[in-house]
Amino acid sequence: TESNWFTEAYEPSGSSIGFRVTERLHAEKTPFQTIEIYDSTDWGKLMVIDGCMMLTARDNFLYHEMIAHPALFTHARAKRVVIIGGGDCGTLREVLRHEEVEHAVQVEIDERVTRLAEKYFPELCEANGDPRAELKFDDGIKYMADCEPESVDLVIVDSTDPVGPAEGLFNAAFYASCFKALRPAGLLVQQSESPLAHLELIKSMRMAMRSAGFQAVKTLPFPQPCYPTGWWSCTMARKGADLSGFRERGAATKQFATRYYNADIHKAALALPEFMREAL
Ligand code: AG3
Repeated sequence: TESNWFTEAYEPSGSSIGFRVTERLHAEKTPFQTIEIYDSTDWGKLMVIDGCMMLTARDNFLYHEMIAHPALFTHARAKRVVIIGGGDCGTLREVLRHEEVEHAVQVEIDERVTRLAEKYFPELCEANGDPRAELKFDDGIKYMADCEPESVDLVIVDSTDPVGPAEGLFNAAFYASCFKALRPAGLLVQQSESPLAHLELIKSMRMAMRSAGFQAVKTLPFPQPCYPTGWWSCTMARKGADLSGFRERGAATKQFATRYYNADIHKAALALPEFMREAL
């Protein structure tokens, strides 16, 4: 019998990524975007927003661990964390694995993303009831602009591509709000697309972060099969000079389980391939 595939054809890389699906479980148009949920033969459930793959049950651990743990093991003790976007709650779950975190607020513009995650990806939402967790449904740009100065240790930007609702999360004005909200030595980490397909974007993000006042900037590549090119990155910036070290011993003896992140992976992710060294 014929099989059905969901594919995301990605124009900038002239390639597509596809999953064999068994059923479309849900589709809806929210005030912000179109959200679809599929079931697949080999990757578990999929979440798709405006035709773009957001996550699969099988490989989201790569992205969620790499957007959370390198930053949290770089900061000496991040007590207050803000997640911009992240509506599927996977990043929030990873953040709350750190006992030093006293409060983590997730500021997602589209409440429907979270409601559908609760229904179709309950494993990602298992920390939502943690007393340290706060779920807000609000515009992240406005939230950061209104944030009390020097009140946050880590801002994580877990957004869609830099088009539509997320566009304003990739410029110097937004980074300046983050800079102001951060305490000294605070960190900003943002999903920064594919090094193979979006090198110019990564470059411009890094320049904008520097122009907003961040002194040290690093881009960490990691595999992510469900996104265009299969290879993704996050970019980390610090309100302070140093980003080369991390709490290596803390990472090596961490008190919680991960499936990708460990101290050696962290070290390896800080190494850049030649073409990235040259370009960045
Ligand atoms: N992260 C979405 C990254 C963008 C993917 N882009 C694409 N498929 N064209 C947010 C979901 C994980 N929390």
